[in-house]
Formats: sequence, C-alpha cells, structure tokens
Amino acid sequence: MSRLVVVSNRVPVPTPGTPPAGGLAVALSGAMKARGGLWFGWSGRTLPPDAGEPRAAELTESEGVTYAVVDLSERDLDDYYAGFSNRMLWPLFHYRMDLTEFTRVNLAGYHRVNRLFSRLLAPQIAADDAIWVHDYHLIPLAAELRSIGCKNRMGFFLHIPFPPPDILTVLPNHADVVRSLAAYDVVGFQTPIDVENFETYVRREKIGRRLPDGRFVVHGRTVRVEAYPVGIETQTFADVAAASERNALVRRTKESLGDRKLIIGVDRLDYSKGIAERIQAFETFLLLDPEWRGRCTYLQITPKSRGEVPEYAAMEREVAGLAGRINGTFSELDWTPLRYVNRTVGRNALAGLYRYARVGLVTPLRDGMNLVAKEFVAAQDPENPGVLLLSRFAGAASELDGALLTNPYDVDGTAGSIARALDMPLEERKDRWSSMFERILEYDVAWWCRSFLDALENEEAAPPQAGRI
Ligand code: ADQ
Repeated sequence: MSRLVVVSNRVPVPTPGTPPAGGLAVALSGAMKARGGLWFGWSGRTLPPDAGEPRAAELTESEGVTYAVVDLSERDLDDYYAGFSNRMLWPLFHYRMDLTEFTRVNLAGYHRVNRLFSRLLAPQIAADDAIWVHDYHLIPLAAELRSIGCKNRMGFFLHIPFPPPDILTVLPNHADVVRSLAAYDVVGFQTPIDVENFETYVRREKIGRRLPDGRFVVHGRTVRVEAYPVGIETQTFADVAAASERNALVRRTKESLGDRKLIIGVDRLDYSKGIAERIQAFETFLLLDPEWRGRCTYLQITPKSRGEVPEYAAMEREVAGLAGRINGTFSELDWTPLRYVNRTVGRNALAGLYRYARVGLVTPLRDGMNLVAKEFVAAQDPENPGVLLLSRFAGAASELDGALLTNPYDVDGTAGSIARALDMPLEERKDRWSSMFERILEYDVAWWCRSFLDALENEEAAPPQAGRI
C-alpha cells in the first residue's frame, strides 16, 4: 500500500484545545495514519503584504501524519478563493448562474495558486505516493503537477454537484476545467447523476467516450469516473446521540420547549441550502395549519459563512428579515415559532438536538450530498424516530429513500410536507427510518474513503520513476 497524500483547500491541522475535526477529516487522517501520509493545503492564514511568495510549506507531524501548510497573500485569496472558487465555480455548480461573476483576474489567481501549490507540494512527493485532491478549488492541481513531471497516481473528489452541460458551458473556460479533470486517474463524484452529467458533456463536446468497463477516455487519457457518495461516521454519531440526554445544552433546550414538537434545520448560511425558501414554507404551514400554532417550534441553527463574498451578506439580511417577519406575525407572549440562531453547536449537542426533533428539514436548492441529512437519520431513537424532510435536489436523496422528498421551490408543497411529517404515525416513521439507517450504516465515511482509495490503488500505476520528482 502506497503512502497517501491528501490535498485540500483547508487542512485540519490538529491543535491541542480545539474540538475534534468532523467525520471526513477523521476518515482521511485515519487512512493516512494506517499507511503514512501527508496532508497539504492552505494554512488559513494570510501573508503580510510585503512577504513575497512562500518558498516552502510549513510542516508539522502528528500521529504519523505530516501536515504541510502554506500561507497565501490577500490578493491570492481574493482572486482564487473568494473570487473564482466561491463567486464562479460554487454558484455555477449549484445551478445559480445568476450569482456568478467571471473575471480574467480571478481566473488567473485560481491558476496562480494551483501552480504555487503544485510547486510547493512536488518536493514532498515520493514516486509511489497516491495523491488524493479534494474539491473545486483545486481542479487544475493534477495538470500542474503533471506539467512538472509528476507521474503519480492521482485522484480527485468533487464534493459539490457536477452540473449538466448547458450549465457547465456557461463557464467560459469549461473546456480547460474538464481537460484538467482528465489529468487525474480517478475522478469521484457524489451521485450517479453527476457521472451522467459528465458523460453527457463528454459526448456533446466530442472530447472522448465511455469504455465498456465504465471508465472514460477523455482527451486521450483513460480516467475512472464514478460515484462515491460521502458518508458519515454513522455508528459513532448514533452512539453520541443516544448518550446526549446528559448534555446540558440539549437538556436546557428540551425544558424550554415543554411539550412542543421540535422541527430542526442545521446549515451553513449559504444560498444553496434553501434557508429562505424553507422559512417561507414554515410560514405557509403556520397559515394553512393554524392548529399547529403554539404546538411546535422550528429551530434553525445557521452559522455565518463566507462573509467576504457579497452574495452571502445579502442573503444574511434576507433570512434575518424573514425570521423577524414570521416571529412578528405569529409569536404569542409565551411562544416564538422560529428560533433562528447564528452559531455553531458542538457535535454532542447537535446529535442530541437531532434526536429530540420530530422533523428534520433538509431542503437545499442544490447540494452535492448533504451530511446533515445523514446525521439526522443516524441520531434518531429507533423506538421513536423523527421524520426527515429532504429536498429531491440534495445528493443524499439518491440514497435516503425513506425520507419525505420535497421540491424546495414549491413552498406550498413543502408546507404540506411539514404538516404530514408532524402527523406521521409511529409505524410509518419506523419503517422509513430503518431503511435509511441500514443504508448509511453500510455506506459510511469509512466505506467512502476505502472505496475511493481502492479504485485509485487499482488504477494502473504510472510508469515507475526514480527518486523524488
Ligand atoms: P457543506 O456545504 O458544508 O459541505 P454539509 O454536507 O451539510 O454541507 O456538511 C455540513 C457539516 O457542518 C455537517 O457535518 C454539519 O453537522 C456541520 N454543521 C452545519 N451547521 C452547523 C452548526 N450550526 N453547528 C455545528 N455544525 C454544523 C460540502 C458539500 C456537501 C457535502 C459535503 C461533504 O456542499 O454537499 O455533503 O461537502 O462532501
């Protein structure tokens, strides 16, 4: 088994006193601990304006894994991260052409940082290392590494949707982006729909074909392109949720609710998550089903994110305005329908709140997978499980067949589904929940990590190389 090199925009360098990293980081660092590994990416820090380019990554060791991080300049971050990654690729890949902003300056910054990463990573790579690159910030990395002679096996996983060709081709440099994907040996998407979109693009643009064994030839390179749906640490999360009765925050929240049913939503403040539409659906539900007023409380836990991108500030105002309107309209002296909380909550408390909730609202307008949906299912009490109301446009919908599926653009329909979820009899709740739980127990984050790495391992190794590159 070769050593594993993971590359991602941010690197979860373990530091004493900080809370443990999420499931993905645990799975990836677990794989690296087993075989030796290096995790490379941005440090999260900015370089002082007069510092020039970093000449080497900063290394730290922990439990057999080396963490190599690079500081980036303000300008690089503006162009590569806030600019091309988060104002072009993120909205476009989430079908939001209206929110994209394409500039040559941002695109140049995107390539500049990918090139910088390749130059700083290359000296750390040994000839037989397997390299696994994560997400849309780093699509060109393999091509950059190959351009300086790196012949290692390289895999790429896209955590967000891969859009259909009519949307992808809105990107002026779409041809380059797909050519860059073809520099990898394995490309992983979240769902079969993403693979289908890739296949349609390849066929329409006449740049390759699918082989009988399922792999693709694109621009003359053979690439395995498959769906590897991301999972969570299902059993661990279920255990944490079951033990959460003792958690002080969960206890206090339960007490404050009395015998009202809890409806919960947990998302980063991001326009892809459909938070505004969801709050509107809750408002419609209160209008159409007045008997539920005073008998349920909707808790929306939403930490702010990407404040440096203007669209996020606009959305923050919109959601806060909606939340205020609902509470102004429907609140009683002793009841507030919506608790809107802009903060993160620790894993234990989160697991306990999911478990206590009767309904989980996961209604993104578009989502690569959505781990909250899986966490909600994992956390339920098998004897009295809650109902997952899930957008058909979340990647998770292709796996979680026991959810109540909803179209988040259909506000009235979603309002009706909230009522249906609250009224659902216990037997139906149990049936729906158990099929979902079985699925996520088998296809957990360890399965995801293992199956991607097996595919990468089994791809024909590039011709051997002497020494380091
Ligand atoms: P995200 O868009 O960040 O991930 P998601 O999959 O839902 O979305 O993961 C969010 C994580 O953050 C969950 O583990 C959740 O528990 C946690 N979280 C959210 N709000 C929180 C809060 N208030 N307090 C504490 N924790 C909170 C991207 C893609 C997804 C894909 C993942 C993984 O957009 O589609 O599922 O990567 O591939």
